[in-house]
This record gives sequence, structure tokens and C-alpha cells, in this order.
Amino acid sequence: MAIPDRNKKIVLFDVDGTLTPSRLLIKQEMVDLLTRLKEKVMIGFVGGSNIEKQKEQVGDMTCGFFDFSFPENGLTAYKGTSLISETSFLQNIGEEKYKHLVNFTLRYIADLDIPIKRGTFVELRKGMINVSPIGRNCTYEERLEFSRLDDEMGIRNRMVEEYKKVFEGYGLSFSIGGQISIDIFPIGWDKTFCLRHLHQYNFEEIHFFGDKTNEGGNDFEIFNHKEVIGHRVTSPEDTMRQVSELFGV
Ligand code: M1P
Repeated sequence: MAIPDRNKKIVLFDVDGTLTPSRLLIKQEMVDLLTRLKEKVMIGFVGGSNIEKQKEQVGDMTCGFFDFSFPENGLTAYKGTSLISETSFLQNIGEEKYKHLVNFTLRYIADLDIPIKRGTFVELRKGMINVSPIGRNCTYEERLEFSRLDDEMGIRNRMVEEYKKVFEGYGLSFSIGGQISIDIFPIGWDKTFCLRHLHQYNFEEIHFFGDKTNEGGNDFEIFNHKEVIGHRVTSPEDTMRQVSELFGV
């Protein structure tokens, strides 16, 4: 039986900095472009955040509008609106190692001299933990200020180096995905994890658009994966320009 054209290719998108500005809502022009793109290919997103945060950015169309939704790098996976898989970080690592990670993180942040600290320094998600030196419940302005400071001072890069030393042998990856935090998950549970949910569909081409494609960024592994055609973007506007050119939409 001939496979309809739309089912031959899938285009996956990172969320923050690719589909939307970091932590902000998707723009109508992007929705319009994706609607046109969907007529030609399957579409999906793969982001580090959990589904609740992605709903704040991509709206209720998160699952359903996208053919595939992969929050937390695909550790939670939806086909349309159906949940098809969930993988637990806590079960994988175990309570003892998890406790060591939390204790180390809280001590490290307590000793860190940065201008302001807020709350939620460690967030346990289904498939990973997310740690933030300023704390996840900072305001948007505080987030931008931290991000500027981090660019100047390499706060998160130093923290990642420390984690790598202290937790050598734990089999963990430490990945800088957004503006204020670090994602921690078992090696291999990066964005390439979502590809296992796609194998059965035998796509001829899997495209990925992302902005954090340099080493240490959370798009690096999937961008460089042998089964994936990677596209590096600098902003949602750049994503729209490249998608439009490449797919003629
Ligand atoms: O989508 C990228 C990242 O978005 C958030 O990062 P931050 O809050 O640091 O900007 C987090 O949800 C992170 O897990 C995710 O990788």
C-alpha cells in the first residue's frame, strides 16, 4: 500500500528559542506556518520542559495539533492526544543517589554568591531533575537578568563541571537547555530518546530544528544524530524563515 506523502517525513522542533521565545507564548505567525507545514509533513516537538510548562507556551494545541509531543526529551511521549510512554528518573537512579544529588545541589547553591535567589532550586520531574541557581520561581525580568549574568560569569558551566567531578560514575548527563537551569538525566536520555518512539513509522526523513546545538546545549545530541537532518536556528523568526524556504510553505 502506498504511504501517503505526509507520512514520509517528520519535522521535530525544540520549544524555547525555536518555536517560542524562552518561556513565552508561541506567536500566531508560527501557528499559521505550522498549520501549512502539517499539510505536507508530520510535525512534533521535543522539549526539555514538562507538558504543563509546554502547554503554557504552545497552548492547548500542544497535544493534538502536533502529531507527536515529546515533553522532557520524550521521556513522556504523546501521539496526538494519547499518552504512549512515560519513563521515571527516580526509579532509574534510586532514592539514595537522588538524595545525594539533591543534597549536593542545595549545598552548592547555598554557597553560591549571586545577587538574588528565589525558590524551587530543584524540580523533580517524571524523567529528569532540573536545578536552578536562582530558583525556578523567579520573575521573567529576574530570569533575563540571571541569564545575562550567567553569560558573563559562566555560573552554570562551572556548576556542570563540578557535577561531572562529584557524580562521576553515576551515568548522568548535565545539560544546559534554557536560561536559568540545568537538566540532569541518565546518559542517553537526551533529546535522541524521543527517536525510539518514531522507529516503527519508518520515516524517510526526520528533521530537527533547534537553537542549543553546540556541545553542552540540550539540542546537541539530536542535532548530530545520524538518523536526523539537523537545522540550527537563532530565534523563532529564523525557524520560520528556514522552514518556509526548505518546505515551500
Ligand atoms: O526548553 C529548554 C529548557 O527550558 C527550561 O529552561 P530554563 O527555565 O532554564 O529557561 C527548563 O524547562 C529546561 O528543563 C528545558 O530544558
